[in-house]
Amino acid sequence: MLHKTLKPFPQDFLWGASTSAYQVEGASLTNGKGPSVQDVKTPPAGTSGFEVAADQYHHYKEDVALMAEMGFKTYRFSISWARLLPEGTGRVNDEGVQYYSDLIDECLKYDIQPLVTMYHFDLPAALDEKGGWANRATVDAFVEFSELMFKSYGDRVKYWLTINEQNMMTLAAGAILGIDTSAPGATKNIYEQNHHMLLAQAKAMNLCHEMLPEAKIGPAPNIALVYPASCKPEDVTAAANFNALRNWLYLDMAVYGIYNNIVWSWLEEQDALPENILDGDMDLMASAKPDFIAFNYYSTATVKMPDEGAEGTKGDQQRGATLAGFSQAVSNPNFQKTEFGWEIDPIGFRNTLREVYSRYHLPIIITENGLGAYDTLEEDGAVHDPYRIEYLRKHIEQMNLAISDGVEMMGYCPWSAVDLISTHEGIVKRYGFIYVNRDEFDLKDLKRYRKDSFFWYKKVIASNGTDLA
Ligand code: BGP
Repeated sequence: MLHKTLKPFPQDFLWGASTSAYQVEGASLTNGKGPSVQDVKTPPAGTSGFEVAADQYHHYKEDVALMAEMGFKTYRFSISWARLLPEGTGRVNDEGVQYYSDLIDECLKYDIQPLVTMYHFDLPAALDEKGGWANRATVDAFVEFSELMFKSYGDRVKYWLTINEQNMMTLAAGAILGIDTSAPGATKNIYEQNHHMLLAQAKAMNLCHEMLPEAKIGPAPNIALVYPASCKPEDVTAAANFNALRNWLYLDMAVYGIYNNIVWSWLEEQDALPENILDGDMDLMASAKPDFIAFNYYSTATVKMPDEGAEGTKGDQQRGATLAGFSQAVSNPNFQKTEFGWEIDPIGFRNTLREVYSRYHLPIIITENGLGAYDTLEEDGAVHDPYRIEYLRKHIEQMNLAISDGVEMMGYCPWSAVDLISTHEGIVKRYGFIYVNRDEFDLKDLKRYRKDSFFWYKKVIASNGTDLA
């Protein structure tokens, strides 16, 4: 649809950027923090662990001052569960509680609204040892952790996000939840863990509304439209299948408290229906209502219907697996790719925003979007990253078109505010507006430098999204 005039970004639009605790903070096993699953796993070969990361724990004042210089209206960060509750439940680490209190105050000093992710891939290792999300007691532990956060920070934090990318944890359960996906009964196990996370989210949303009536809370999955590889009706069915499994399962549950029917029948067919749905669970899910939808967007996916009789392949269901009779990922020839092989699809961003809004009619905030690249720090302290500016510009343009299509947008937080350690490709895969001077294994001086994208984003924010040049 062409627009003669674009609708402006709302006046109170929350421009900002994101990080997550284990990827940015450092101090991973000090200052009273317990280990999380991220701290006890072996990092992929050639990549650094998370002991120091970008050392935001010791640089938060400087980092927040730089965000303020860019004009941030919000900063999305996550709270490390094991920093507050070193064993995941029970004993509280006061020093950890104080750290986030100080970080929140530092943001508010500059009128930057904290946007807090409650759980971002870093389950306390102590809970993991007791079965992790397979154990229903983890749901109670999450509620205890939520209550502690609401009590400690609810007087200052207006915006809360429940669980980061629960759908990616489920789809890539081998890599993120550490589940042996080739074990018999693995799919049932994964979707039982998924049910517990959905329950934890619903309880946290209800508790938030009860304890903090003024606050707003929402889910934060990774949502991206799935395209059919062709206009063959079979491929359209495959795309609908994978859209349901990748996207709608999570939002249908968060917003309506119902299991998506396509996913449900897929699970049923494989004898993998979650058996841990207890009396009262579904009523609880239906009672919990998000105030907005947050989602991360990097790129769309494309699928075809697998050939008849094709066997399913195990593995990462997001990228590459074939689900027999359901969907098969294919690469889309219409896109350029990042240096790290991720497809770039800004128009898919508009399409995804439109689809999510038409389905759920809730305001949307983007909690991640960005480009990972090898950046170079020049002798004079500059970092020239035109590729990142181009990526962000194209996505912001498409977001403006989506607003003009009638999508209600609350904010935009690209990944990431400062350079940090990627999930599995190290610090050399940089996303930040702020360069952090360290290499994979040489920590150097961790000094901060403003990239070209820093100055560009500052202009974007100052003009409320009208100056993208
Ligand atoms: C999202 C995660 C982030 C982040 C980002 C980039 O899935 O929520 O934690 O890291 O992707 O991914 P990567 O670090 O693998 O490049």
